[in-house]
Amino acid sequence: MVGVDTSESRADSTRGGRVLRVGPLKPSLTETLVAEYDALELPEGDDRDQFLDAHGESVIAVVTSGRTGVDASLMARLPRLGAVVNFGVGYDTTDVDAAAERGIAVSNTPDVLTDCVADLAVGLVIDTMRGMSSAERFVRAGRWPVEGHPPLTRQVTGKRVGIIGLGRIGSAIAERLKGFRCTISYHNRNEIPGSPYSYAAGPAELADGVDVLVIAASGGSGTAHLVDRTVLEALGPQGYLINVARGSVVDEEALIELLAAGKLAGAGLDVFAHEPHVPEALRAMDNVVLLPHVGSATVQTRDAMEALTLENLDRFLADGTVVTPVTP
Ligand code: 8YV
Repeated sequence: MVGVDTSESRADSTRGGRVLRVGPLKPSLTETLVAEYDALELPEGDDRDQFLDAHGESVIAVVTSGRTGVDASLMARLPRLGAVVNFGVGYDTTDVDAAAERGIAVSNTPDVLTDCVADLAVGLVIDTMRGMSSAERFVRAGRWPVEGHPPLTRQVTGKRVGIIGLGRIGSAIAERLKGFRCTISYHNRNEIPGSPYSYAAGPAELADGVDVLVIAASGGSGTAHLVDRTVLEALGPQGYLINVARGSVVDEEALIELLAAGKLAGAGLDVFAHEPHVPEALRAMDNVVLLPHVGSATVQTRDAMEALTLENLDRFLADGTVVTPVTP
């Protein structure tokens, strides 16, 4: 119904059921939800219980983002909830098992952000291996005229790259790195029949045979610390780790220890275990590139994510289904 002129307001179309905003959202999405759907906002802190006592019964749809999500305890306070509409492809903050048990639809925003996240992953590979951010800091600090050239870095072209999670984003990263004549291998829960890339049965086997390990797997309990100390040790002192997925996939403490001990060459990270907190130890290292979770953060992609979020909400309000459902 986005872009369709309806005489009935969208709030009316919910037949008394309300839309609830959970967590911070893109400002223009918030504006639309308030103006056109009369959406409620879940308060933080002490007011929350009182709010849920007063409004929990009326909520039929939640709009949230991967940053916040809807856990089982919030779901339990929303007895008429029919849909969790998630802004973002990752939905690890929403309890999809609890949703499935109650027949609550969960949607995400796949495809529209694939290119931007893949672009950023390749940017991180190049920046980390070529030391671009570090060299830029070197210039800004006025060190060039004093110290001459910074240390030499590593060539990207032709390197062996292992991708954990060869889904939409992982495949788009592989496609781009083929342009750098990289040899691509991957690890997934299951081997992909017909894939042009070689399959490794486990993350350590994958890490053992590559120069760069790129994480593009989804977050959640199934992948928590999938890249643990053993995997990082297998990547080795010449190896680079790139993560554009979720911080939870990596044992961050082990990563820091191995980087500090020179047992890894470097890391490019867009995601962290406890965002927005980035450990001081990482911030002090010059061989890591640290980004504030900006994989999808372009005007075009965020607009497309917003449009798909509203399409999902509209579809749910119209017929009880969603356009891009996720399954546990
Ligand atoms: C967003 C993301 O920053 O889509 C995802 O899973 O991690 C990012 O695109 C995030 O979801 C917005 O909250």
